[in-house]
Amino acid sequence: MGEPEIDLRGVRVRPGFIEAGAQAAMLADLREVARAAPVMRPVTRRGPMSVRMTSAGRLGWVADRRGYRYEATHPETGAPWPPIPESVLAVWRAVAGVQVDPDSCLVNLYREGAKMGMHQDRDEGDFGFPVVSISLGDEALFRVGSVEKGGKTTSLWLRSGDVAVMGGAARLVHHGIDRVKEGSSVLIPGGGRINVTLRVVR
Ligand code: MD6
Ligand code: FE
Repeated sequence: MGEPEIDLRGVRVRPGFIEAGAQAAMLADLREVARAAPVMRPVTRRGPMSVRMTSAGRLGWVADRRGYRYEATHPETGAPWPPIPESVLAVWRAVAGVQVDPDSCLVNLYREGAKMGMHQDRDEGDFGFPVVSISLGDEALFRVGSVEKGGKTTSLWLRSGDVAVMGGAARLVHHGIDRVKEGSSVLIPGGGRINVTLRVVR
């Protein structure tokens, strides 16, 4: 089950938690998610994001000019989000340390040049539940700061199969993706990185 856990300013990173065969199986499951719920490019008040997104589960995360929120249906198709794949739920059940399953699975797709600015995950109803994040494909430089804005940060390259758990005192730390190392993995045809984040939103 991979290498020892890394404590990144309270975020627990489990390098290599998902083995290669399971990564490929999860990727196939995520393709099915994207077939049912097409990937979109969110446009926020700050402009278009470089990351493409879709969701699975009871609630999907939607960003547009009106702001950010969780919604029960895909904004373009009007259909409910597809179910969270079992391969993804299995990771949550192994690492989250809570009895409740996630009701939201956000799928972020990073193609060439995509990144994600420093932010907090704070649109959920109960910060007692962790956020679990899965990395697939190309390596990404993950930066973690503090609950307060600004100040010291520490970064780490996340690799395909790594799992990060943001919970407890670290549940509301600021974090982001500075850049993705093109061609550092062969998992995704055509390159790129997929990040899956699981949450209890309620
Ligand atoms: C990413 N991750 O890895 C972005 N959020 O592409 C996140 O924003 C994130 O890794 C909450 C918890 C863990 C994360
Ligand atoms: Fe986040």
